[in-house]
Amino acid sequence: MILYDAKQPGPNPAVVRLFVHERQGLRFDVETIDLAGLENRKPTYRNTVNARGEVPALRLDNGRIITEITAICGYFDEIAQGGRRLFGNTPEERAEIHMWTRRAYLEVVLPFVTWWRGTDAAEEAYRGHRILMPEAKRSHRLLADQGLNQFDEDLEGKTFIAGDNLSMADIMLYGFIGTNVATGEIPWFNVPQAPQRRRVVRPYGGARCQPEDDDRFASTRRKLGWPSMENDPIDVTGDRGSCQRDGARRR
Ligand SMILES: N[C@@H](CCC(=O)N[C@@H](CS)C(=O)NCC(=O)O)C(=O)O
Repeated sequence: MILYDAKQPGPNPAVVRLFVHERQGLRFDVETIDLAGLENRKPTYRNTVNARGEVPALRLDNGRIITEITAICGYFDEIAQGGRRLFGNTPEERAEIHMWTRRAYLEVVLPFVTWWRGTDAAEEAYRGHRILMPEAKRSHRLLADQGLNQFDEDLEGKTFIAGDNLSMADIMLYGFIGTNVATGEIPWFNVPQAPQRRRVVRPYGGARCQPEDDDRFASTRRKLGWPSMENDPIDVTGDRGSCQRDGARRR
């Protein structure tokens, strides 16, 4: 099994990395794709991995390709040996986790991504390989803000977004936000001074965290330095033993 991951800290690959670390019990090879060099837009990648030119993608041992982060994480959840399920154990838990994951995606991630795709940085990164909407920046920033405010309310009295444990819903939200906070891509998210959204910004506190704040991703942060994800962050050989990538090739 090969995960096509990104050399640069993109939020979609970051979500899958975060999932792998939290889920544990997964073993696969990694091929690092150079987004800045547009390797993902070259015919080799588009013809043999993902016609949409996106990462991440997962090649199964039988050659089948799985793309889309929720599909990849869902597959990993099914096949992991050991660890704890992050999509829930019962039909009810699964429904709730899917519900919150979808909300996180629609209400925060999608508007944020649309906002980012209106920036000069996006224009420079994509170099004509995506249709960008600079005119939609303002409305999508407002939509993302609205979504974050809603999530902040939703988190009142809760540690995790769905149920009593960390789940795919937390990973969806914080994988995206964390990467973009780390790379400085959301100047308006205003992490250290965001008293208006204390619950939703909790996991980014790190050294800045107030003593009462929890750290939902402590183990991953220890391993990855997350949310600072620049340096070769996908080493899933965990100190908890079951999450291994022994013999993995990095190409
Ligand atoms: N819908 C895809 C989105 C994947 C995506 O947009 N990945 C970004 C990296 S964060 C990418 O490949 N960007 C390069 C490009 O589109 O040229 C998923 O859920 O995995």
